[in-house]
Amino acid sequence: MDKNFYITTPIYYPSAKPHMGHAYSSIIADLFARFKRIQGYKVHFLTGTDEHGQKIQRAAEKRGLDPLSFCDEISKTFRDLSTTLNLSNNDFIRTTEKRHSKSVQNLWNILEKKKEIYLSKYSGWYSVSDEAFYSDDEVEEKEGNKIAKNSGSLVEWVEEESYFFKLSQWQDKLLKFYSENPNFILPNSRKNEVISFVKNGLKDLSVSRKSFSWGIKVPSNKDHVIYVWLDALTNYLSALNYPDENDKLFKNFWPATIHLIGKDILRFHAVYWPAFLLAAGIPLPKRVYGHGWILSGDTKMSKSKGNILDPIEIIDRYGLDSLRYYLAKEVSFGNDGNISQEKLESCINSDLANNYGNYCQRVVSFNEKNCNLTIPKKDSFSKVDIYLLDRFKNNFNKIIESIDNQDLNFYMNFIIESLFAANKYFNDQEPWNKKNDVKRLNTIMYVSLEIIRKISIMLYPVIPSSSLKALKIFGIQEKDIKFESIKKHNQLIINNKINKIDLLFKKIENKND
Ligand code: ME8
Repeated sequence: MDKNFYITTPIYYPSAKPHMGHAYSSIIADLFARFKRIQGYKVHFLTGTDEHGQKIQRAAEKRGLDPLSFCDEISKTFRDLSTTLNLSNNDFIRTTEKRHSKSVQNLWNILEKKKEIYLSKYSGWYSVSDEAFYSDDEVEEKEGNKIAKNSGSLVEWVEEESYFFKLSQWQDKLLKFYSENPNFILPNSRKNEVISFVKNGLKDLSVSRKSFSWGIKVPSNKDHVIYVWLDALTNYLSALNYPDENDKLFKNFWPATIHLIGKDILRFHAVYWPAFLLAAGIPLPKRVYGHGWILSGDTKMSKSKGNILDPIEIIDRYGLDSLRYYLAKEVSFGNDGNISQEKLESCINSDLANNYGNYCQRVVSFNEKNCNLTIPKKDSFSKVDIYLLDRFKNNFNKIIESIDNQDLNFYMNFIIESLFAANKYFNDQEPWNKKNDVKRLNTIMYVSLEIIRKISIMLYPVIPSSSLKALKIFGIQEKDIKFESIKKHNQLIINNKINKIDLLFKKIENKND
């Protein structure tokens, strides 16, 4: 079995500081990366910043900075955010790095050599905000402005000499690829949109710009810079040291297992990117997953709309793991999701403070009073014990499948149901009434501790530092976590000492109290 896993986030435009939407994609990618690591996979997890193009050039001009100094400053805020979000990324790529321009120019040369690129003239609409070309029927007039129908971004008329990629020739091959690889584009609803877009006919794509200079030069014609999307998409290869196809990173991790992106950039990843790769003779990634948008009210949270919830402020106030958990649970993965501070607070109280934190505290303090902070000697398990313990074993393959299919809702619901079941078990078994039946009391304690271990392992990809705090009860460190071990019920060593647990989540008091 292929035990390598390569996951990427979009590389973000450092045109303004990161916001909740960026944090969302990165946190979810981190969740999948961490899960695959504890499942025993070799994981490569990539994120970074997309620094060329007119959008960045204009943003830099507005600040009175040269584009590179501007990018240095803002790219750093994205890199810092990766640390703040506790991302386990193996690399952070900037498209202004040498390794990247080398890789892009190499890809360009291949496409040119294969006669996939020709020089002509572009006249049509361009949105600097989307860095995208639009045809007449994709543009409408609103309040005297021309805007792109799908994104609402302003478009401007562009007429200039441009190189074109022969995208029109790839229509049938792309359709064939989608039908032979039905899980290449997920979720399914989005796949259908892409397929109908391709079926409608593909026009050759302008892949260079002449009217500004902030980009990677076309190797054979320095008057042109390479279209920022051809540049940006190639980051997924440059980070593996492409064009050196014998490099270990490239050999281990290409083709990518999954490009995790927002639905706004699906066309670039599911149409243009595979067409470039097919044309260059490079294997295609296995999956492109376009998740939904984080909404603010009814509209997309975005820099240009100015309706952003600052992830840093939320983290300062509620803690990182609260945000990670909330985003993973609240937004039905694949769909758009509305988030709010009120709902975040109630989620912290109900799921994290009450359901998980309180359960861990209760079990450990009961152990302290009755078992002297020791793993007690268990007697044989009763039916209720086995029933609770076995839900992990019985659902083991389903849990893995849910992650492999990006069915995050199943994964999160499974955790929540397990927490309810654990709390119910502890309440129903009333170990405090079993002081005359030490064997049973000890067995209940053993089961309850085992459940903390299993649930904390499942929570590790979602809330890594809180899960590690809980696993410290048993002296389990990050490197020791094995997902496989949730199947077993005998992982706690009898008579071993356990550690007290630090407060996991503080309940949010109602402001009006
Ligand atoms: O598009 N909800 O960069 P970008 C959910 N540089 N996710 C959101 C979001 C929201 N409201 N807003 C942004 C670019 N995102 C290109 C990508 S990749 C080769 C080049 C996330 O800074 C989501 O993943 O505009 C979206 O696709 C991405 O940020 C766009 O980031």
